[in-house]
Amino acid sequence: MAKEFKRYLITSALPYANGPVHIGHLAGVYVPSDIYTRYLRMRGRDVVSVCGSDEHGVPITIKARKEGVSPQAVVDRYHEIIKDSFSRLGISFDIYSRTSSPTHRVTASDFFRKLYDEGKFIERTSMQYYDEEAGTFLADRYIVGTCPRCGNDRAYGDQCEKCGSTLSPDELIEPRSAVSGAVPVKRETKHWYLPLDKYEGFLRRWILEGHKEWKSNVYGQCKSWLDLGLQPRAVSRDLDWGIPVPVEGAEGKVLYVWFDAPIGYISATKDLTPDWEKYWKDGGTKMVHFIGKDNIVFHCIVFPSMLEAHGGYILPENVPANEFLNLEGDKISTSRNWAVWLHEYLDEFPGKEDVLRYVLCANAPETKDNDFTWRDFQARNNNELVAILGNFVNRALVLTKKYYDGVVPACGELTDYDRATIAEIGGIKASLEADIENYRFREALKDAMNFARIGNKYLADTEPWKVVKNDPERVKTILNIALQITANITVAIEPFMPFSADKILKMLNLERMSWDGLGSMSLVASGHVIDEPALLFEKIEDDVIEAQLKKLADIKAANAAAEAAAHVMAQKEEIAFDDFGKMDIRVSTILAAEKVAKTKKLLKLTVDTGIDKRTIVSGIAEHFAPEELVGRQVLVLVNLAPRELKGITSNGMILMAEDATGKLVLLGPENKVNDGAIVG
Ligand code: B3M
Ligand code: ZN
Repeated sequence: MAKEFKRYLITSALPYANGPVHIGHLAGVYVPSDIYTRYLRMRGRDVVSVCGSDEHGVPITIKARKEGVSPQAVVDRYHEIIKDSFSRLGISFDIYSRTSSPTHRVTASDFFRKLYDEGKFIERTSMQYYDEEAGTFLADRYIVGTCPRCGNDRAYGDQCEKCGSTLSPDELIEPRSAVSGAVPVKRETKHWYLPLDKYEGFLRRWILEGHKEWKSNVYGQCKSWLDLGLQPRAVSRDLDWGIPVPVEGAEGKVLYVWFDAPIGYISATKDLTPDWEKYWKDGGTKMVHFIGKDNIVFHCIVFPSMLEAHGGYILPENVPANEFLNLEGDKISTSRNWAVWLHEYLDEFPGKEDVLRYVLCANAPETKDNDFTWRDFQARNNNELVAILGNFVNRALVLTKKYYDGVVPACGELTDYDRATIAEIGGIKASLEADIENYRFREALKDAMNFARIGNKYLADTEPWKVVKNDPERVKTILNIALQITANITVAIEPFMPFSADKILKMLNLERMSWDGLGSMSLVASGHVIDEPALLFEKIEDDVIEAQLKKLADIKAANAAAEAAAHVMAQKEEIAFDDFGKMDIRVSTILAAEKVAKTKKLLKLTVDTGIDKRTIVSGIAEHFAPEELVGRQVLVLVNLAPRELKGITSNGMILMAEDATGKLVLLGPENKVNDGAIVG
C-alpha cells in the first residue's frame, strides 16, 4: 500500500529572472507540475503549489552588466514578464513569489545563521580567482576557459554547457575573466562550506535505500554522486548581489545562490499562508519537487542536507526531474536566443494556450531528451486536437442541437456495443490516475485523449446521422452516450488543457465537475439544455508554421554573424608608412583558370596585370570553380617574390577576404577600371 498523505506541497524550480521563460522550461518543469497540481485539486486534496523568481546569483549580475543596468532592474523586468506569462498559460501556482522579497531575505538569513551558530559549517580560507582590472572575485560563471573534458573554449567556472560536466574554476584551462577578459590572479578569501561528506550516510539511506521508486535518471544521478564521494561545498560567494552572509566579518560576501534559492520554496509558502508550517514540518505532507535534470544534485543532495542539518523540516517524497527539450534539433539557449519564448508565443497564438500545453506534454522529455519542432506542433494540432478531440465534441454537440434543439435526450435501452463502450470509458480512469500519480504525464495525456478516440469510434460505428431516418428512438440513446463521454472529457482533460475543458463546459452549459465524476454515464441529465456549439480547435496552416521557421532561421543567421564578429582577429603589429608603400597592388583581370593536376586546393590562373600577362597559383580550388573566375577583375600583389608550387612558378598573390565561416570572397573594383590601376 502506498503511503497516504494528508496534504501536498508542490514546488517548481524557481526560474532565474535573467530572461523570459521558454518551451524548454515549460516542458521540463511547469507543465508537468501544473498537471499534477490541478489533478490533486480536482480530487479535493489539500494542495499548495509554490514557485517564484530566482533573483540572485551570477546569471543575474552578468545580464545586468551586459545591459548596463542594475541587477534590480533586470529582476524587476523579468519577474513581471515571467509571472504574467505563466498566468496567461494557465500555470496555476498558488503563489509566484520572488527571492528578493523581505520574507525570503529573513528566512534565508535565519536558516544560515542557525547552521552557523550550531557549528554546521566549516570555515575555509582558500586562493580563488580574482580579476584585478574589474576589482572582483570571479565565482561560477564569471570565469570562463577551456573545458578539461571536451575542449569547449567557453566553459564556465561551474559547468560546461557543451558536455554537461560540473566543473570548478580550478579545472578550467587558460581561465579568463568573463567580466573584463583579463587573465585572473589568485587571491585569498574566506568562505563557509557545508560538509556534504558528513551527510553521505543519511543520503544513502534516504535515497538509495528509501527511494528506489524515483525515476531512474534521478536515482542514477544521485547514486553516481554518492558513489564518487561528496565534498564540502561553499555556501557563500564574494559578490555584491545577494543576501549578505549574516555573520561578523563577512562584508562583501553573500549567500551562494544555490543556498538561498531552494529556501525560496519555504519563503514562498510563508508568503502564501500563515499556516505554512504544516506544509513544511508535518510528516503528513507529501512534498514533490518539479525540476529539470541540471538541478538534480541541488534538490536531491544539497538541499536535503541543508534541511537535515537544520532539522525540523520534511524531505521531498519525490523529485520527478525531466530531461531536456531541444528546439529543431539544437539545444535551447537563452544567451543564443534559440528558444520559443512563452510570452511571444502567447502574443502570436492567442487562444492557443492549450495547444502549447498539449504539445509540450505529449512530447515531454520524461525519459530522454526530446525535440520540439514546429512541424510536429502543427501535426499534433491538426491530426490530434482538431481531428480527434475537437471533431468528436463538435459532432456530439451539433447533432444534439440539430435533432433535439439542444435538449439532452434520454438514454433508452442499451445495446451490447453501448455496454462495451461504457465499460471501456469506465476503465480509463484507473490508468489515468496511476499515470498521473507516477509522473507519467505523456501516458496520462494519451489516456485522457482516449475518451475522445472512443467517442469518435462510437459515433462512426453507430452512425446516428443514418439511423435517424429509420430509428429516431435509438439516436436518442446514442447521443445521450456521446454527451456523457463529452462531459467525461471535460474532467479528464482539465489538468492538461484547462481552457478547452472550460470551453466544452460552457457549450454543455455545465459547471466544472470533481474528479470523482470521471467514468460516470450520468454527468449530463436528460432534459438539460446545452449551449451553442463552437469549434474547439482550429487547423494551423502551413504559412503560420513557415513564419515561425523563418523567425528561427533569422536567429540562426544573426547568431552566426555575432559569432563571426566575436572571432575577429586582433590587429597586427604597427607598421611604418614605408612598409605599406613597398607593396605594389594592381587591378588585374583573370584571363584563364584551371585546376592543378593531382591537387585539391590549387588553381593555376593567368592574369592580365596591365604590366604583363602572368601565372599565379592560388589555393582557392575548393572555393571557386575555374569558370566562375574567368573575366573577373581582382586585386593582385604583383611584386611578391615568385614561388614554386607543384612545379609551377607563381608570380604574385590574389587578395581575398576570409569570413568567419572560412568562406573566401574575391576583392575587386566596384566598376570596371583599367588593368594595372594602382591600389593604395
Ligand atoms: N534558478 C536554476 C535553473 O533555472 C535555478 C533553479 C532554482 S530552484 C531552487 O536552472
Ligand atoms: Zn565540456
